Amino acid sequence: MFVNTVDQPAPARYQPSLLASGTAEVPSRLGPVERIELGRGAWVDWAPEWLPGSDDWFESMAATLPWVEAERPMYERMVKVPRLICSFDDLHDQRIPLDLLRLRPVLEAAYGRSLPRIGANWYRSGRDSVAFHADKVPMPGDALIAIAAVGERRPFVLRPRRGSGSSNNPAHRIMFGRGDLLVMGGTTQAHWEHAVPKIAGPNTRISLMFRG
Ligand SMILES: O=C(O)CCC(=O)C(=O)O
Repeated sequence: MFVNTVDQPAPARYQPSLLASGTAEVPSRLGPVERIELGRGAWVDWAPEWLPGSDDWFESMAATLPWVEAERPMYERMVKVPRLICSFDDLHDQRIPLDLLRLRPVLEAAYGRSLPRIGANWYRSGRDSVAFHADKVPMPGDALIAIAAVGERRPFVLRPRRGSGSSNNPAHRIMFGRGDLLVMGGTTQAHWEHAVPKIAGPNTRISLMFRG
């Protein structure tokens, strides 16, 4: 993958929400979650509006994360990855905003798991997306991926992986943004894949990801 750093572009039409106003805060705990059982040991936890001041989070992450525009080879030519990304292999990386770093121990304490990999995606508009995939994790049968999404809500969809034997389960579509937290756990990466599809609207959204 080839990367270019970018100056933070202002989102084209960002719609703040009254419900998401206020100063960005780091929650002290996980709080109530709804568990969606996907079968065969796969599950998703869902905590709507977990991050207080999510519009402030959006503005701050848009302005401070070291976004890159990546390109990948596809069919013998280079294509742009349809979103901005950043990822940190080293938790001592000085470019990780302090508030983002402070979310990690809250999630680690709630799930009793280490979450050493931090990353973020910025879907600048409905044209940006991530295609169906399962995350590449060391243990697909027991991985934890926590995602907090800020900015406007976008559909996050899950479907059984082909050949996983889970095809009797329906797909799930969750409107995800505005400080919501979604955690994929258990065997989800082994049996399911997820995507943030393109949509017609301008919706811009940033996802903050912690993987273990
Ligand atoms: O942005 C999201 O909600 C999902 C991101 C994702 O699936 C990924 O980066 O692997």
